[in-house]
Amino acid sequence: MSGAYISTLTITLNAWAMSPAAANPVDAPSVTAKIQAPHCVLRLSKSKKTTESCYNTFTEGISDATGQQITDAPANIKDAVADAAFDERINSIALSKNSPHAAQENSNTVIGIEYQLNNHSGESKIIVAERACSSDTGGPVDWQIDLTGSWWDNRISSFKAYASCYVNHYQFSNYTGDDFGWTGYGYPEMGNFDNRTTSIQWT
Ligand SMILES: [Ca+2]
Repeated sequence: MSGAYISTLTITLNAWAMSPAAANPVDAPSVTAKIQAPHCVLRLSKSKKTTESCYNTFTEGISDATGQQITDAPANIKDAVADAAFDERINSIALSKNSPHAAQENSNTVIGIEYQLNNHSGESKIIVAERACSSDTGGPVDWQIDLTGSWWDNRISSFKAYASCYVNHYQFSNYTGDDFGWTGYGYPEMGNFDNRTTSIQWT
């Protein structure tokens, strides 16, 4: 099983390398699907199937995640992250229908972005949910993903939180093991939690 996964991944990466100009999103069936292109938009839903679409550029990923309301995000993620206005634009869209407590559904609610490398760089995973967070770390969890067996398992090195969300990163599947701690902000590096995240919750 493990060998088959690695083999498939190698073939996919080779195929992708041969056609870097491909711009169409590739839909993956679930959280555990392999990475097809470096910047993926994961859409979480309480009632519908989780979907993931991956793009060759961060610009395309942010465009999809925000319902084409931000189409000019810099392809160089560091430029986007260094620009405080970029975060404000994402939050403005995410909270536009439901500030601050998510009364209505909003399909363009970016709740967080996870990055492969330090300083918000490398590949990215943009998490989109149907509504913003309750900001209540003592209450029920609003959204969660388990990365067990996926390419992202033990690869996250930096992250950001949006949409009034507090986020926590866990060492093991099912939100167990050590955790990074709840935070409503982002971290450019994760110290001894670097490459140790297997599941994530937002609240
Ligand atoms: Ca990493």
